[in-house]
Amino acid sequence: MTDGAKSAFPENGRCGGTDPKTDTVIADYFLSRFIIGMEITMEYTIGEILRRFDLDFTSEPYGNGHINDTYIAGCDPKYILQRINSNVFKNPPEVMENIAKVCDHLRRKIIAEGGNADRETLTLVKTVDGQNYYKADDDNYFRVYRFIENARSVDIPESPEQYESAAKAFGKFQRLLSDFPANELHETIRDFHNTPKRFEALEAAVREDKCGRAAEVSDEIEFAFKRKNICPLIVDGLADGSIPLRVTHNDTKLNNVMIDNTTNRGLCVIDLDTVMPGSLLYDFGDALRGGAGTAAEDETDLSKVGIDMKLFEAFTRGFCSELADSFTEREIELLATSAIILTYECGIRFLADYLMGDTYFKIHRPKHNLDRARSQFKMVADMESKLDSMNRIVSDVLAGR
Ligand code: ADP
Ligand code: GN1
Ligand code: MG
Repeated sequence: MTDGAKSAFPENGRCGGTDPKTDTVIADYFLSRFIIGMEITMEYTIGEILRRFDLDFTSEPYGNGHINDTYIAGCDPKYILQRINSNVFKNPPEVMENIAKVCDHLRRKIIAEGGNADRETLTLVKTVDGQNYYKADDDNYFRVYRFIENARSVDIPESPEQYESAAKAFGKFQRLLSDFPANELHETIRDFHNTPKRFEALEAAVREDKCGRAAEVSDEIEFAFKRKNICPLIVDGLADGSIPLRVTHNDTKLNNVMIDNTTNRGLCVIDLDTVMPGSLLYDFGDALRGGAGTAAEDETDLSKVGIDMKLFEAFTRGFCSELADSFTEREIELLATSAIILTYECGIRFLADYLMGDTYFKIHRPKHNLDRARSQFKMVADMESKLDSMNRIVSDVLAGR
């Protein structure tokens, strides 16, 4: 389970205090963040931000995301406060416009299908001024969601059945958005899954070698450069129309779907910052990258890293159960290969970030991005050796076997 509380103030932010006022005061601390090893403390406290949303609660850091700063706040009900990472998302108001529209659409569709929209999609909390986000004086952007109770996020599947159900949730997410007008969505990160552009960024990082790290990672660079040919497979299909443009999530990491504690099933897809027009293969491939692995994304013992074929089959079954009717021939051809492409793409992103001085992904130890890149590349190599079996599983699942 995601290790929610990582507060530097472990005695703070606990619920159940008799005096809510005292709780608030104790747990109200300054926000700080690290930029290239330097701690920057902001000039306001979390409590002050929460009050902009008419909330007066305790809070503490929460979750395992690599991008935004997430805090849990309150007791009953609870809330999620997030500082949007504006180094990654250059236009937070556009991100929030996308999210509000997507959540509205999902809410309507979930209700129409007889579901519980309060649990099956995110609910934004408005500021006292009726906005979906609060912009602080220092240009930091904050948003609040209602906390989804009696559910958890997991980094690694606890069983193939649970993973199949998470896959179904991601598939359903895309199905429910299949009639969303894609042209209304902003591109929140340009060329996010454009693998050839990601390759160019790696080439530039190697050329620049601004931290003097390239020599140390020559094996990883060689591994990446040798596979340049797989980069254009999906973008070429999008360009020639054999792969349709759909509204996709684009960050289908397992911990971006909440698992219901009672049913152990995929309940709600979260982390909607990257919902944009894209390929179904992005969501399929990216989900398998980490979720179907035999080890964590940052495992340093590479002998443990590889693809678990039972998990691959479980994910394929769950995802296809929602979407198979709409697959094109080229999408089917590339389903298994997309797991290799998206894992490779993430590996080159981690490697480029390591070379550039770790400015994009949050790291928790030196060389964390390099460890992540190495494990992604080991996963790629393992999937390459099992591609025939992966393709066979795709055919069998689609044939209903
Ligand atoms: P990041 O973009 O940094 O990955 P996420 O939006 O995925 O941030 O949030 C980080 C974690 O916070 C999630 O993995 C999940 O555990 C938790 N979380 C986010 N939103 C909610 C919510 N509405 N209810 C409960 N938990 C949430
Ligand atoms: C980031 O936000 P999070 O932690 O769910 C990243 C993904 C990567 C993933 C690797 C916006 O996902 O693209 O695949 O880390 N999100 C963004 O763990 O870059
Ligand atoms: Mg996330």
